[in-house]
Amino acid sequence: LCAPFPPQIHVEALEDPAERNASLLAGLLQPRACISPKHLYDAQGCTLYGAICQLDEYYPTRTEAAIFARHRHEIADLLPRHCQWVDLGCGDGAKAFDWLEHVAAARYVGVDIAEDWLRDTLERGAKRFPDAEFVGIVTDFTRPLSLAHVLDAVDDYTPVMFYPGSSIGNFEPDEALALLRAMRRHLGRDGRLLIGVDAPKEPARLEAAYDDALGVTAAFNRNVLRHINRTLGTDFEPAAFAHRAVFDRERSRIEMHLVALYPQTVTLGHAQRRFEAGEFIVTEHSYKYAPERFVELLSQAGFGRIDRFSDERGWFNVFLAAP
Ligand code: AVI
Repeated sequence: LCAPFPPQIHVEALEDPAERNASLLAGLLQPRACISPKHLYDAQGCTLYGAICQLDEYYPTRTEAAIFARHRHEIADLLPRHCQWVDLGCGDGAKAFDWLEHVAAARYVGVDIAEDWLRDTLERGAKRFPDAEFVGIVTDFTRPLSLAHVLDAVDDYTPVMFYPGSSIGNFEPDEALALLRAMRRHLGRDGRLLIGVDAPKEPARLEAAYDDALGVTAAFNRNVLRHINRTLGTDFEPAAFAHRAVFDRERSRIEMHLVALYPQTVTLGHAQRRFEAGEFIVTEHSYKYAPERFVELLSQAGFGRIDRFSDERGWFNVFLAAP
């Protein structure tokens, strides 16, 4: 097989900037102000998120990696032969490339919103795995997932969708269900979904993971204000907001907030918004799913056979789901 080089990249219709700015503004003007978590990931935000994944307090990355390492062969044996590895939100591709060492994937499809990073990931992957074809899709996961034109272009490779890191937890449960359904639709009869999902645990442990001693998560959270100042022309003062992470037991989610330290008025384009001291902006929800609850969600999304792999403490679960 002679892989095309440089790798092909398909750019899907991304959110129109005017539409994106309008929905950002609308969120900021609501009585309970919010910013969609997707705005956390500009270049600086991606670097800070990379640093979060190395923190002592942020257990998900390490725990998932240990589950993968421990069950690698068992999981690989359950995957279809001649697969195409669909790396959803691929970032630097590191987690997927560890799998490609063990799985007979003839094709890697990296899916991410950041085109430059994606190009870099594909080029590194193509050098490391010269026998596989490398393809990229630039898309935004908050829009309906449509990858069929790329996945169906080769009919003898069965898709394995890979969605690690508990990113599914950053969607509201109804959105998560819609995304799982869309994944299921892309799998055909024999495809598989390999997904990592964080579990509920003591609030102190969860809150420490989202409010670390070094203040990296605080910087990640405040950076969203720098990002939107640049894209929206607002005049937020990041240092005027405190980072807060609280676990809502009832909803089983971490909520990340930016809390106004003192009364202030922010200019939002033609509008203004006053924040009283203590008033806050919601910047992210991170849902934690008990294994039974996530199995239920997968079943609702149309998955039949579901295998689960966990760590000794039951902190994190990896599911392998088949239609
Ligand atoms: C990307 N996502 C799964 C992370 C999470 O744990 O919800 C984002 C994050 N936010 C703060 N720390 C990490």
